[in-house]
Amino acid sequence: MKLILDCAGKPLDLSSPKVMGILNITPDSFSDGGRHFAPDDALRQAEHMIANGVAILDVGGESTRPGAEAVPLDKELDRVIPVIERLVDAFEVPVSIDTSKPEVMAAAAAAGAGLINDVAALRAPGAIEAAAAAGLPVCLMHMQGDPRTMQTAPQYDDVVVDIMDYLTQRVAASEAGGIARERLLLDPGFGFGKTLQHNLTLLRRLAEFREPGLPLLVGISRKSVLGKVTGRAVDERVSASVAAALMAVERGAHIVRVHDVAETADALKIWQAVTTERFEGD
Ligand code: PT1
Repeated sequence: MKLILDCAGKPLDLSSPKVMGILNITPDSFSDGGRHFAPDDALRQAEHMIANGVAILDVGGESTRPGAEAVPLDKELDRVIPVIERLVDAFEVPVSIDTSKPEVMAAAAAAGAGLINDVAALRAPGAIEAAAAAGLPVCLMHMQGDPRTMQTAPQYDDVVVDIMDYLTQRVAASEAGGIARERLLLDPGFGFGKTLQHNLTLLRRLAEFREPGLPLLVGISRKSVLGKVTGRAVDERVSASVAAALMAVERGAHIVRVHDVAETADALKIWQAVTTERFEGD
């Protein structure tokens, strides 16, 4: 795919697979437990990720992992907006905002964010309008249910077909709301209302999500699917995460959303070197 996304003036070249680095701005992601030092901490983390080859930084102020509680709007804004402002100023790489709230989308865009990453695929009232007004690329992710309850008995007829149908509907709703198709990305939503077998099937058949011709984003880093297969705790899932990211890229993912940037970037360098044919007799 010869494709360069315009992320608020910062280009994101998706002609080769790219690493999205996760920057969680939640109190429990910081050693001091308070948000007072969050911007400094996030800047240091971002600097490290950039030195290790990250192409885009994903800033989120509300956890969406299974069982997570919702965060009120003012709290989410307080967490993410100061961080986005500083990241946008300090670095060349685009900054993505991981949110489902239209008010956060608008404020993040005003602060210079370059991509909207919405696990609810713009289903919140006003979200399509906010994303259209922001004029940014949007990642539409599939989720069955909501983060608090999504892991209780998820069900599909055919997990790939059902998710493809949902994403196709969200693309249509987005286009109808004035968001150009060229600005949309798709994500099957690993771990969002899926059993172990659903997640494994999604990765096995990931290539089927390339059919609409939109860029594919995959987030599977450190998720419980990897813990279930390996028996490892969340901070011991680096190798499993790199393996899964590489399998996603091999099946056509354009962006992998990860915690472990250096390890993933190295794996993608090997993928790139092996995949890029040269006709010079080596
Ligand atoms: C994702 C994603 C995301 N994941 C996009 N954004 C999370 N586009 C946040 C577990 O099973 O995949 N794509 N934003 C984090 N969510 C989860 C879900 C974290 C499940 C952990 C699990 O452990």
